[in-house]
Amino acid sequence: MKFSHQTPLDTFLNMLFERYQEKVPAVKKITNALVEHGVVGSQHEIVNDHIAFRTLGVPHLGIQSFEKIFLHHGYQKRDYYYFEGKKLNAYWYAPPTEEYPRIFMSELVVDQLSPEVQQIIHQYTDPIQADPVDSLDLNNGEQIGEFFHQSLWPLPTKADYVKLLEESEYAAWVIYNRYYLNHYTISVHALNDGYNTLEEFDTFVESLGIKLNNSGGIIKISGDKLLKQSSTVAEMQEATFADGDTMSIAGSYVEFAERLILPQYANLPAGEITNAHRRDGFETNNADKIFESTYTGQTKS
Ligand code: OOG
Ligand code: NI
Repeated sequence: MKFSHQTPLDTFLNMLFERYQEKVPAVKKITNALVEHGVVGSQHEIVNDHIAFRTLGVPHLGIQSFEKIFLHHGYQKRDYYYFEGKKLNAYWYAPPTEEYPRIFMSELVVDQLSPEVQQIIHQYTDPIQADPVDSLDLNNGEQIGEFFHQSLWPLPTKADYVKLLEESEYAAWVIYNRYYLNHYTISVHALNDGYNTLEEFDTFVESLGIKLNNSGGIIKISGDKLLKQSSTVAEMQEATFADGDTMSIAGSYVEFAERLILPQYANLPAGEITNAHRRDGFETNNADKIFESTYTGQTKS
């Protein structure tokens, strides 16, 4: 994805994506192979279905803080999702125009964790005494781009990271990876024949030697059968902790989504189909499994 209207939104989305594709090798591996096979001319032609962020649900952070950035730039808050086992809240946000990706934003419900883990998280976040988004100039795309990549809390120690990992893999991911782009999502239905079903696309990705998340099966299918999703297993990155200790931990990943045509539009000619005719939104049971793309059960197997 690359946006070129030079609006603040374009600027910070491009900055997020730039870092993401530098750090997540699967992005370029997949893009280069799509170009080599003549499926797309360049990365910019790939349609980005959505991007995702993770946050901590503590005072001054969490969704209520983070979403201000996107609401300011014309995103609209849509459905709420709750993940009981993982102790997460999430919302999705519809973009200001079709060319921009949807946003999937989640937060850890910190006060449902054990006192010990809550105490570790608060040790890092309690010094934040005001909403950091409130001190940003939301019309300055450069400043927002830097905000996503800066650290709002100190680097964790390895001992704290491991303690979090044992109880909430999501907590451990956020404490180290903060507001980095968690994944971007290739709209598979927008590709050419031969690549535009998730079955075909997954086969293509696996042929590149990339491992897919198999929690609940490789293809996650919504109850109405109209939203199909798959994702890569996050690659491991060598992390250096506050005490200088190192450990291999999960970074970000890539997702693929196929949004099928809604039954009432089944007879429309292919050339007339737009996003408005396809399944929108997300699906709790699919998302629940996609989160596990950064979880040890996937990264270690
Ligand atoms: C988000 C997982 C859910 C989707 O499309 O349902 C998701 C995450 O891993 O933070 O991306
Ligand atoms: Ni996703």
